[in-house]
Amino acid sequence: MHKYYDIFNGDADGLCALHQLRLAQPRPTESRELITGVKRDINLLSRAELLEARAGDQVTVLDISLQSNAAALNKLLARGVKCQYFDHHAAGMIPVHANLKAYINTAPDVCTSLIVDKHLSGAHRIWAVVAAFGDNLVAPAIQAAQPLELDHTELARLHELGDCLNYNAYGDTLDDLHYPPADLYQAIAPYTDPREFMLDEPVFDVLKDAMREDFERAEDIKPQCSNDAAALYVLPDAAWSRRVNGLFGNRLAQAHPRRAHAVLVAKSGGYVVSVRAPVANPSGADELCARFDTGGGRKGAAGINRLPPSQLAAFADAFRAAYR
Ligand SMILES: [Mn+2]
Repeated sequence: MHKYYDIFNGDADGLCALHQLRLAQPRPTESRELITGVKRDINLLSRAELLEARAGDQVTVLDISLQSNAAALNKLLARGVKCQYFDHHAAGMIPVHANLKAYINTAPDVCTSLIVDKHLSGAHRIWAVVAAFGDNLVAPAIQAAQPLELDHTELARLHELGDCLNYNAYGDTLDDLHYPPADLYQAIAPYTDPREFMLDEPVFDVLKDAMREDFERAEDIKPQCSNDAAALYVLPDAAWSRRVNGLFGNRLAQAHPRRAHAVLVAKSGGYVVSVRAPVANPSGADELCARFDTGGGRKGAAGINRLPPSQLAAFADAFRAAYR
C-alpha cells in the first residue's frame, strides 16, 4: 500500500492549507503520516521519516520554502515519489519533473491557504480566511470572505482564531509551544466550520488566554533605550519570550510606525536579535544586522541568530546610530 505524507508549516497558514485540502481530499489514516514543527522549522523535507518514502508514495508540502528544501525534494522525485507543492515563499528554481506538481505564488497579498483555496475553487474558503488573517494579510482575508457574507463579529472571531493558531507556532522547539502543531491539526480536522471549532473545543480559549498572558508579560518589560526614532527591548530567556517576541515586535511596529524596534531574547551565551525598520520607512535593517556575525535579513526586517553578550553595547550603539 502506498503512503501519504502531509508536510506542513506549523503556523495558521500551514494548518489551514492542509485542513482545506484534506476536507476535500481525505486520506486513509492508517497509511498517512503528518510531518510538521515550530514555525521556524522549515527544513521538513529532510526529516528521517521521509527516508522510507518509496516510488508511488505521495508527498504533499504546504507553506515551506521550496528553495530551502530543493535538495531533499529532488531526491524524493528521483526515487519516484509523487510531490504536490503549495507555497508562497521564495522558491528559487522550481524543478521540472513528471512527479512534481507545484503551485507557487509569491505575490505579497497571497498565502498558501489562498493558493489551496484557488486550487479547490473555494470549497473551504472560510479556512483560507482564517489563515490569511493569521499570516497578517488582513485586506486579502476580508476580500476572500466577501462571498461568505459574514458579519463583523464573525469576521473578528475568525481574525482572532487566525492570530491564535499563528501564535501557537512560535518557539524554538515544540516544548515552547502550547500544542504541538500536529495535535492542533488533529483538533481542527473534524470541523468543516471554524465557528463550530471555536465553540466546541477548549483549544481556542486556551490559546487566546495564553497569548494575552504572554503579551502582558512582554508589556511589563521596560525598553533598555527608547526615543522617538528607536526602541530596544530585551526579553528574558523563557518560553513565553520565545513565543511572543515576533508578535510583540509586530505590535510595537504597528503602534509606532515611525520608530525602529529591536527585540532581543536572551539565550544561553547571548541574544537572538530581531530588528524591524520603521514601517513608514522600511530600510536599513539588513545592513545593520549584517555587520554582526550570524546577522542578515531583509531591508524592513532582519535579525542576528546569536549576538554574544560582549557585543550587546556595540549593537545598541549601532542600532541607535542607524535610526536617528
Ligand atoms: Mn504562510
